[in-house]
Amino acid sequence: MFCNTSKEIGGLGHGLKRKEDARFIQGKGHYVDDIKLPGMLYMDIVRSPYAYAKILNIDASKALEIPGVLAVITGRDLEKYNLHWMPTLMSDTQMVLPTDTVMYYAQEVCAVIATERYIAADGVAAVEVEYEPMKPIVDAHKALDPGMPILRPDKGKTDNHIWHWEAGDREATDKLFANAEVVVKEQVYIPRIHVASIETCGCVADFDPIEAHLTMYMTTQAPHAIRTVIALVAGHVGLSEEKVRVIASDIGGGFGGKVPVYPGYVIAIAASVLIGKPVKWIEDRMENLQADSFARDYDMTCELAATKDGKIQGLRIKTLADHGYTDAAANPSKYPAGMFSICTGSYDYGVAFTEMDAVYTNKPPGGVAYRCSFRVTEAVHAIERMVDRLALEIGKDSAQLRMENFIKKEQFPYHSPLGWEYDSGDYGPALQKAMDIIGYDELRKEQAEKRKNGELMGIGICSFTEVVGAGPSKDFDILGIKMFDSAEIRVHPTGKAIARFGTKSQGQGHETTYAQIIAQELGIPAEHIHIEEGDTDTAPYGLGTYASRSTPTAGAAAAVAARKLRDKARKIAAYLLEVSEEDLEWEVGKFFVKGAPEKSKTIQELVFAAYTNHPQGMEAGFEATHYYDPPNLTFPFGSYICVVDIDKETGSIKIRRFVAIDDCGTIINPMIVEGQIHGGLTQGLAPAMFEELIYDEDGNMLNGSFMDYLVPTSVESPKWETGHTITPCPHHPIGAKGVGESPTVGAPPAIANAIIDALSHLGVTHIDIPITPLKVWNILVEKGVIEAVEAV
Ligand code: MCN
Ligand code: CUN
Repeated sequence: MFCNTSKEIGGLGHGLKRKEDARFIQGKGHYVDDIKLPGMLYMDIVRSPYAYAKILNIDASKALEIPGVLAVITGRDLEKYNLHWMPTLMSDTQMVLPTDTVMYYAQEVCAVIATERYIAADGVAAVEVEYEPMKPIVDAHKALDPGMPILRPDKGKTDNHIWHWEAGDREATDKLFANAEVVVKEQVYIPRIHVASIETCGCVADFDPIEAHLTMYMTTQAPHAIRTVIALVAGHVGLSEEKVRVIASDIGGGFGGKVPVYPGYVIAIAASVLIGKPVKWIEDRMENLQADSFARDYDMTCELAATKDGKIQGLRIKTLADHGYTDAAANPSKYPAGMFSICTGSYDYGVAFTEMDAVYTNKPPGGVAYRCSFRVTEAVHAIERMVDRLALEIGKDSAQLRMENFIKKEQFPYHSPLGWEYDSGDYGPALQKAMDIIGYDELRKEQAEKRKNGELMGIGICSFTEVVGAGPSKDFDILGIKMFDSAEIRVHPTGKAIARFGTKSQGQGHETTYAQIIAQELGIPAEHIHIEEGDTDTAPYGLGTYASRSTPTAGAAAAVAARKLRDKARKIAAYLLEVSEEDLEWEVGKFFVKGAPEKSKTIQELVFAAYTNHPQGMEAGFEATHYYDPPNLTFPFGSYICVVDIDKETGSIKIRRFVAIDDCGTIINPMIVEGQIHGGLTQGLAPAMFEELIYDEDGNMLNGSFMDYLVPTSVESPKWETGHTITPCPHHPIGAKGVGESPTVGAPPAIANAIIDALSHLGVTHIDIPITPLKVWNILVEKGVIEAVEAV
């Protein structure tokens, strides 16, 4: 077959159907819970009913009497092997199982191993644990008060402070604010939320005592990093890294929640090593919601300084972060706080300062990433809320204010006051496009009319700048391992290929888009390129999929590895056609002689020659590997506009329209990008209007099930209208930026701004998300719009 157009071979920019969907839509995916191994045992976990309590006694005798219950593993058991503590991926430590004290509600207390899943559950019910409850710290604002218990004495802490982080110029910022014509200020809180992926976390730990080899099938976004962590945690009991194989097969959504190592994985490994049989552990829905994958919980004091006519001059933000009992993703110089540096947003001003303190509380481990809570979501929410707040203060249209303050196209690469170098951007056209599609000017007129009649209608904008794609390795690492990523391409003699990657798709469509990149670069049709990820025995080392980094890192590696092969193909073509390499020209799928296009060799012919008839002195075969270390992060952006109508009798909120214009540089697959944006927008709607984890004063989680943790479905979602502009990334081989998290970052402020805009003429300047009908109703009562009823 001879293909000469990018479209025929499924190259860049084509909406190729997702290769992986054939198995997904037929219910034939390979999820971890589908794995059944001979002799496999099942694990279930006893969890703490208290947020903070001494364990006085664990009596497993009744559980062990149940036929089929084989073992009950406690912290004391693990302590013998020094496996009762483990590192988190970002440099904190965490209990695997407690020996003395439980530190949060639903914490793992001990584990029951049984021959059947339900017998393990019966065993859990039969374990008797005696606790002495203590008063927990639930409110982050009180964590540093004198007299509070010290939650992490194991870390040598004398208070509950985890870290302080700051960026920018404090002195210059304070001076600017002292003299500014206009300063607006709001307390902006983003509550703790949960990724709530369809598939919960789980694993099958399969230890072979004869070979001392562990195969770990698990739900992880970062298989190689996990393999290294397992070797670090359990190297001393014989699990050295060459004897550990991590396999992440299909994953039913990760969203950041499957980056960390959770105690359940480690207990399952310990159980398999101790018993010598495979052990399966799969969380149920409530365990998942109550015990892991928690993000956000940032309380931000935000200030913006400007001139009277709306020239933004400076930003100041002070934040308190509640990271629960463990900083599950803590290392302020890197992800959790560092990425907050994007808080200066899409606007051009010289001065900013942000500082942040994180504290320990008796909540489950926090600070986990959630599409994307490496603090970009929080940062964007802060700046986009404040820009609207400024518009309200000075009486300027919020779109116009943004247009006037945007960093201009010719200013890129742009050095932000908090130290990033934005690679490329063109913000005005993206906002203008959204305004044109939604009919912005008419909407403002309609709003003015409606207000005269007491109707509540609001328009909210968010013009965000995202930052994704870690490395560069000089700035980012996980446990010291530099953040590059990798691609390995092997082309077989018949011209069909397999390519393997250090990343791991959780639903993003890598099997399709990586094939498209290679197809474009090498001319082999995408349908003939098989993509594999997630098996550490076969894939080259990589840091995994999160922070929308797959396209910026592994996608780039794919392009560079394919180009290495194209260079080899050129050499073979020159040899076969008896011309010099310079006389050859490339057209997707073939080399031909300049001026004599009939003299050509297809890529398939050249690959075959690599195995059968290659030049003397050239290595046989057609394979290449590349480890790509990006020179910079990528900075995708977008402008979203949301229109809401609020019922003035009930406070119910209807999103009338939502237009999202995204720019992620070169688009590999427009259909997949649109899918990413649809899903991400719904995940942005979630914290904007529905989701929030609520703890009572004793630290009990009050809404740890899907009955009361409100995940929006298609019923609650509006019709998302999407579009794009294309501003290529100047440092990426194919000009692409990441996109996976943009919509979740951009949607909440657009929705919040719209709702607040609908109420702003009543004197409302800010409402914390989630903005529920009840919150709005209370405001309407307070402002006298709804009369003669008491607020709830
Ligand atoms: N893409 C493209 N053109 C671009 C950029 C991306 O066609 N210019 C395609 C990519 O090739 C890939 C997809 O869009 O197929 C997402 O790419 P990218 O932005 O590089 O993000 P990652 O693949 O690294 O995915 C991570 C990102 C994150 S961090 C979260 S959180 C999230 C998200 O992706 N979790 C998801 N989207 C998700 N989608 C699903 N279905 N499930 C999750 O768990
Ligand atoms: Cu920011 S959540 Mo995603 O990085 O897996």
